[in-house]
Order: sequence, then C-alpha cells, then structure tokens
Amino acid sequence: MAMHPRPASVYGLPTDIGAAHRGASMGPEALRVARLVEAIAKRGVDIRDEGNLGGPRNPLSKPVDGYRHLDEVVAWNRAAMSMSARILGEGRMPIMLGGDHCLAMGSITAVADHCRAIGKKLRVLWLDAHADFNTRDITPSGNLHGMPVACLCGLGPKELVGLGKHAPALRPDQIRQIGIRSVDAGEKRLVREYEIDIYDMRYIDEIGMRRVMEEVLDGVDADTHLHVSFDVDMLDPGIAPGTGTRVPGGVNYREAQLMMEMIADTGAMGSLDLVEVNPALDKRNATAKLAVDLVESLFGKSTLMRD
Ligand code: HAR
Ligand code: MN
Ligand code: MN
Ligand code: MN
Repeated sequence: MAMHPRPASVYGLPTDIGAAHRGASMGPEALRVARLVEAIAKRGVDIRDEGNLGGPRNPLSKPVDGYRHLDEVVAWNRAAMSMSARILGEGRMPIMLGGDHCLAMGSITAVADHCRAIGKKLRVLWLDAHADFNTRDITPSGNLHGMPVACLCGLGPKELVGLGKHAPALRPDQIRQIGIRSVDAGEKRLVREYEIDIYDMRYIDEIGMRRVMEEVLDGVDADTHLHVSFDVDMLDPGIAPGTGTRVPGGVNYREAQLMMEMIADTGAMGSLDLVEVNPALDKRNATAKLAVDLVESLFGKSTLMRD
C-alpha cells in the first residue's frame, strides 16, 4: 500500500515554552541539519519546507495557578493550529517540528477539525515515555508538555481546551499511547478513569512490538486519518540521549523501526509531529539523526523493497 505518497509540508516551532529544560527550541534546526527534508523527498514525496513560525520568548517563570507560561503556550499553539489547518486545506500532510510536546495541542486540534469537516475517522498514535495526561491539580511540575493529551480530551484551561472549532478535540477512544513508562501518581488514576489505551513498556516486553502494533492499528482503514505524535523520549535514552525528560527502559532501535514500518504499511498516516529533540543535551545530533532514520521508515523505506 501507500504507493501514492501524499504531498507533505514541514514547519518548525522553535520553542521550549512547555518544557522543564531549555533547548527543544533548537529541535527544528537539528532535524533539518540531519537532512529530514531531503530524506522524505528521497521517498518520492512532494515536500515543502515552510520554515519556522515565531512566537513569544520563554520567560522562564514559575507556575501561576498550576500552569507555567500558559499565555505563551496558547500563542504558540494557535500558531501551530493555523499552520496545520492551512497545510491540510492545501491537501497536504502537515509535519510539525517541535519544540516541546505541548505544541501537539495545536497540531492535533487542527487535524481533529479537519477530520470532522471531511467525515474521516481520526486515530492518534501518541509515541512517548509519558502519558502527558496531567492537569493543574495533579501536575508535579506545572509544565504544559505534561498535559496535552488531557487538554485535547477536555481537561484543562478553556483557552487550550477550546482552541479549535469543537471542544473537546478528541475522545479518549481515538488515542493509542505506546512506549509509556513514566506516569505520575494522580495521572495514573486519571488515565484509568478516562480509559486511555496505553501500551506500556511491560506490555511491549510481554507480547512483543509486532502484536502491539497489530492491536494499535486494528480497524484502521481507507477512511482513517492516522496522526502520529512522536515524542523522541519514547526511545531508549541509550540511543536517543538528546531530550529533556529521559526515562530508562525505552523502545529499542529494532522495535522502533518495526513500529514505523507497520504504520507505513497502513498507508493511512495523514499528519505527524516530531517533538522534544533537544540538541543541547544531544551527542553529535544523534537523536535528530535517529529520528530522521525512523521517519524514512514511516514514509515506506524498508530493507528489501525497491527504493
Ligand atoms: N509527567 C511529568 C510532568 O508532568 C513529565 C512529563 C513531560 N515530559 C515530556 N512529555 N517530555 O512527554 O511534569
Ligand atoms: Mn510527550
Ligand atoms: Mn515524553
Ligand atoms: Mn530507516
């Protein structure tokens, strides 16, 4: 499948506004230096680079009423939402380069509005070490990159929950989380209450990545838009050190390749986020290079099939 790759447009959001550590703001350039755009073009995709969007600087403030930098996070997410909406309107696949993971609120809200408008089913694959399902009452940090999934499901400040045309943007049953191994105490209760489908590392260890991805992709058909939200901290820190919140025991290289190959086989990927690459913590851009290698597989590169 996926013999007619759809055209795509990348854009960067150079900010670490929702994160604990500075440096994810350099992610978009690190991914370009690792030749992301050229690698996707090589897969036969008509790809454009829209450059970076601007937004407020990081004031490095303390949390206010449970949130750090809420106004700035809203501004960056509005920018993300508009750009993703524009690209979708052009019939192209938006590829958002973060930046930290709070930015997926904007990109996914645009995708959810688009799918509603054209009557497509939406499934979001959240590849991450973290569930990102905190709220202001339970967050240990106040950092909004720990809250985007909750906000997308309607739990959060009205400015973020109400970003798009329809609130909440997502139903929990549209989400599949893979690679999870760090969930805070209050967050655990909440993901259970909301019945978020979590394929954690133990489950991956026990049944293997192939069966995990079969379950994750079950029911995906020609009418499904797959949104892949790839937080690089899903990967084991031994192979992906360049990220702000590393958690040991992550997805290894072969498991990650298989995930991407099985997603590519569906031919259903309609949008992508690449987030949390932090060059300030990386070793010779290894994490950006690995992300590009995996993106090649997401766009159908495989060992034996014809290039
Ligand atoms: N759960 C922690 C918090 O809320 C850290 C989660 C954010 N880290 C990320 N997002 N990279 O996936 O602060
Ligand atoms: Mn995340
Ligand atoms: Mn994470
Ligand atoms: Mn590859």
